[in-house]
Amino acid sequence: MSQPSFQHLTSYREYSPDDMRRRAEEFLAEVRRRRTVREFSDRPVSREVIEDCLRAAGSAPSGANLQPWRFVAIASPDVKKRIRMAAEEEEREFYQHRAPPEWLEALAPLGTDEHKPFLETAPWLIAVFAQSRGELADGRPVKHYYVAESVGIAVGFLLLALHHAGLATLTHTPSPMAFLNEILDRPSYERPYLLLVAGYPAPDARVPAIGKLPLESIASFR
Ligand code: IYR
Repeated sequence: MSQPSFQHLTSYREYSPDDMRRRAEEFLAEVRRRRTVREFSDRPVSREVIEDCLRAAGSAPSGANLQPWRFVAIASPDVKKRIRMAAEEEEREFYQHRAPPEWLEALAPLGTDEHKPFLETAPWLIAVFAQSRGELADGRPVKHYYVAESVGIAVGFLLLALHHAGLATLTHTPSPMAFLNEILDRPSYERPYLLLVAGYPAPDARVPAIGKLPLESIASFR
């Protein structure tokens, strides 16, 4: 068993109470500007930006620091087309047969349907996989812990990194997503977690007129 090894915490920054208050407010305003977008421009976005956003995602905490995620960033028109075809096939099934009426009712305010042109229009798709296991440096298999929680946190980091860089995003979950393993050559112990779409919004992009619950409805203090 390996021994713990510690180093000094040098990255922490303390702010005065006033600065802390201001920073919390500013961050709230910045995060609130993020909207899920489904109408994307085909304007290109540099790979370096995506790489840094993925590094930000990779800095997320995870169970036993085992980092049970795998990101596949896709700019290839060919691969995007294959993903769109496969996703639209599943979505057609979903909207026409699989979705129970109450699910369709819940989705109605979003105006979504089986057509997913953004999977080809947007410059980047990022397929996120959750790994049930990984490999130690010597090749031995290692079980992962709190996989869904860890990957969810990393995706949160990724969404905010992309937003902070000035990109619009969509968290897309065609269901089932097993086609992603096949198209992207990922092993079966990697479960497709979600498909993130990133790019500039279309110049005339519109978003649903929906809002978020107020603090009183999502939190309580004791
Ligand atoms: N995957 C489908 C349906 C869908 C489901 C939920 I929950 C959403 O928040 C949005 C859409 C689609 O992408 O259209």
